[in-house]
Amino acid sequence: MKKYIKKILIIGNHGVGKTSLATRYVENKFSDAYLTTIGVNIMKKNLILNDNGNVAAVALMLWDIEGANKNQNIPLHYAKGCNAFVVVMDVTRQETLDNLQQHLDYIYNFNADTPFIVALNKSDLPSAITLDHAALKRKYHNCVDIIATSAKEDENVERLFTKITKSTIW
Ligand SMILES: Nc1nc2c(ncn2[C@@H]2O[C@H](COP(=O)(O)OP(=O)(O)OP(=O)(O)O)[C@@H](O)[C@H]2O)c(=O)[nH]1
Ligand SMILES: [Mg+2]
Repeated sequence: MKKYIKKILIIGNHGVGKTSLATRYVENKFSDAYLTTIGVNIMKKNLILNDNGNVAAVALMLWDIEGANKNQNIPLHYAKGCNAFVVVMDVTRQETLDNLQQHLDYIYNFNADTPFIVALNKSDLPSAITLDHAALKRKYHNCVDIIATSAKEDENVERLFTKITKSTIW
């Protein structure tokens, strides 16, 4: 079995659920309390991936970065050696989507070919945003998918991280 080490950065505005998605995926836990991340929190998970008869063992490093609202910049060196990105939006707050371009620019400035996946998080709550999925995929060849997730109700969290990790291998 082939073995890989992969680094994935989780980016997005404050409070969109970056830490909650990573914690749900790695520890299968969720808390309603909001403890903002300062700097970066690194979580690790070992996984076995299957794809059409191919099998891979992945040591995944999830870099859960502090939020960046409008005009706040995340240091580019956090992305050093990064294989993929998860960009998280909060479907209850339009401003988190208004800021999508800023997060995509961050990826572009790092490397325009690095794959990313968009999580439309808090899908357990009523959505207040509209996003043209097809237009985003047309504009960015490195957009792997756009997935509605809920860290709270454990909806699509595994699918989100599995899909973006697979895109770094096959
Ligand atoms: N209803 C609901 N609440 C969520 C979900 N995910 C996160 N939350 C809540 O949203 C708040 C912020 O979640 P965090 O995971 O801390 O957000 P973050 O993006 O890491 O925030 P920063 O570290 O400040 O950038 C917390 O109160 C969470 O409980 C979800 O899927 N559904
Ligand atoms: Mg956080």
